[in-house]
Amino acid sequence: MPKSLFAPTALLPEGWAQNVLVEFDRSGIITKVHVGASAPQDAVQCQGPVIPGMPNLHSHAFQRAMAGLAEVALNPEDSFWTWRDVMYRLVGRLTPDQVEDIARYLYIDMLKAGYTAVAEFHYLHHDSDGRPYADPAEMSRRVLRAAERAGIGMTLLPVLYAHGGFGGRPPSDGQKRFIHSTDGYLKLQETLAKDCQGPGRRLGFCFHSLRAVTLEQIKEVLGSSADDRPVHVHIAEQQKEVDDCLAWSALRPIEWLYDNVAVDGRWCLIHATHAEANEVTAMVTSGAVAGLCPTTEANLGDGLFPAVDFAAAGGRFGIGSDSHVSLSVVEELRWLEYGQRLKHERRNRLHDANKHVAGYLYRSALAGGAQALGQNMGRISVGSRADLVVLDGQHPLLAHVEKDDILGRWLFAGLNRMVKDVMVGGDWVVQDGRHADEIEAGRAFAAAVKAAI
Ligand code: NGQ
Ligand code: ZN
Repeated sequence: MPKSLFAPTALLPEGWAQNVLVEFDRSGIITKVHVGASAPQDAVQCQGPVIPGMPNLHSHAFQRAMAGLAEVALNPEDSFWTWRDVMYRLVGRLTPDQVEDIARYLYIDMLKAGYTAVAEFHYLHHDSDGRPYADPAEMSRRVLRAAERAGIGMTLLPVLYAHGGFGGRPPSDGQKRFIHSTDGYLKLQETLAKDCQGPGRRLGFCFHSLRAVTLEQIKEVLGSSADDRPVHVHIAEQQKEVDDCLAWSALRPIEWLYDNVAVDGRWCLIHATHAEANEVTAMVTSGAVAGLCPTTEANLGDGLFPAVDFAAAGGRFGIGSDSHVSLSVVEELRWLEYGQRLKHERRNRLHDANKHVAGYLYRSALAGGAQALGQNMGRISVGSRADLVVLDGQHPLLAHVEKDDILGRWLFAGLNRMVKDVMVGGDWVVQDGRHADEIEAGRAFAAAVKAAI
């Protein structure tokens, strides 16, 4: 007997549909989508609109421990770089147990916000003295385990971090827990390939930034495997990074990347904040995903990505919660649009021919996020994983609206708590706004943070 659910209204790839019966198999893959069905007795009846779960394409899980605690003006020149010093102090102290407890509660909060899978950009690899753990994959396995226990999908992106600045500069003491040789990194990838084989799991390549790797390293890593695993990199987030790259190579970071590497749809360029017109064109043409993290980018004073031009040219994007100052699909998408409104002093900046801002934002971030994670998600259609969000149909703001206005209400006038139920791979992980382990996981998180901070 296949498992099934019945939705009064659902967002399908071809548009909104009424009375939708969705069936999925034991492995959580959708086997049937029947529009205009009558509600069968044995199907779960969803009490609100059903939409695909959102991929979170950028996370540094451990940073949740300090979220909201760096909002103190200790230095008149506070910047991304002074924040990074504070973040490195936390890095110096964390143990594997703490990282697992922090990540598990974080992932529960992600699920409650409507994210059903996360790309973990994982660079905290080694012990606090910079030496590898007895199991060099210890920390990677802890974040995987945290995802398993929370019930969220994960694309694990073990990060190659080798240098402290453009041109192969030596790393700083604060970076010693991150560092690999190319060989050590490729061994880690090989080890983790087995851990990332199950449903809802994927392994990807990841370069911390152009500051942290050389061109030779990028080529060697990409040449080591013929498969289509995703490739992520932080790029052009801060003006200083652009200036340093110009001083080193006479090219801007995105220009340098496209001049030297064959970037294609496997790539996710995280932030890409400081992109000029030629760089926007290169990104769009390559089919790479722009990994936008609006709340973190605002928090760190990065600048604004040229999203209007990028979207108008057909660029692909997804969203990430990155430093986790916010865990909210609503806030990421809302601030993506609001940033552009503030910049252009106009309304309704990001949309397609359908003109609906929230609909465009949500659909684009589903597709871009699924591409960036290399996962079979983001669509309620046969063959996709049953990763679904049920919005609160009883909420007065959602009571008498339909189609993309549902998303307009949620994303521009609603809150996280409009997310009622969440399913990952055919299993309900959030019901009536709650995760079964949230209290116990919250206690473990608090204890880990107390010990670490
Ligand atoms: C990170 N985070 O690696 O955690 C970075 C900051 C860096 C964000 N950019 C450090 N949000 O880029 O060197
Ligand atoms: Zn990041």
